[in-house]
This record gives sequence, structure tokens and C-alpha cells, in this order.
Amino acid sequence: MITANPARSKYVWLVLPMFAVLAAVSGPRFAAADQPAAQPAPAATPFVIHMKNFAFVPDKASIPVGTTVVWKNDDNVAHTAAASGKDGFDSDNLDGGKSFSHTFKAAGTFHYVCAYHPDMRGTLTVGNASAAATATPEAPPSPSGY
Ligand SMILES: [Cu+2]
Repeated sequence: MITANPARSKYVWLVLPMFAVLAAVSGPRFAAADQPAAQPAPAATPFVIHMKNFAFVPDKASIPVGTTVVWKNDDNVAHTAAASGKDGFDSDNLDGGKSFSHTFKAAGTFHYVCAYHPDMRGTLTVGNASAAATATPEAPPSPSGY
């Protein structure tokens, strides 16, 4: 396959080493186990809040910054989860079985509510433990018997 075209043969000598490099790079990748570090592991497992019996479960939670929260509607009626203000969020309509996720990138306290059921409320405290303690100064009464 010797060609008389000097430009083309120069191209071939450029391309052949590239194939060799590609083969060297891709060979071990194919030999390794499935998907070696193809995608980084999620930063953290999502924190799931259920919408169940017209309530958020749990209705109060503290999570670290960077956590993804998933609201999952376990009821047969539609709900929403929305917090107004800075870094707020709004799931919009969530029919039964649907879910909504939001990643909290900044610390803060979020009081959220279902647009259809105003008594359906929840509080999320995003940040470290001391921030959570500051946000809820009143300690819950200790259970009886202690
Ligand atoms: Cu609701």
C-alpha cells in the first residue's frame, strides 16, 4: 500500500502512532471491571422525606450542606413542598408516587409547606449541629421516666 502521494504518506505516519496510543490507553480500560470510576460516586445518599397521610415524615430534620433531599409522595393525592425566600425551592405539583429532589448548597433554615394542605409543614435545618441548635433553642421535653 505504498502511495506516491507524499502528503498522504506523511499523514499515515502521523495517524498510525495515534492509533497505537489509543490502543494502549483503551486496552487496560476494557480489561478492567465494569465502569472503572466512569462517574464519581454521589457526594452523599439522598435524604428522603416522605409525604404520607398528609404529613412530611420526618417533618423536622437537620442535614449537612450539600445534601440532596428527595420528597417522595406516598399518598394517593397530590402534594407540593415549597419554601420561599433565599435558596428556596418549589416542587410544584407532585402526584401520588412522584418525587422531587433539591440539593441544598448553603446553610439555612427552611420552613416549607404543601401548597394544597397548609397544615402540612416541615422544617429543614441545613448546616452544622451548632447552627441547628441556634435555630431551635427550645429543647424538646425529655420523655417521661428519665
Ligand atoms: Cu399536601
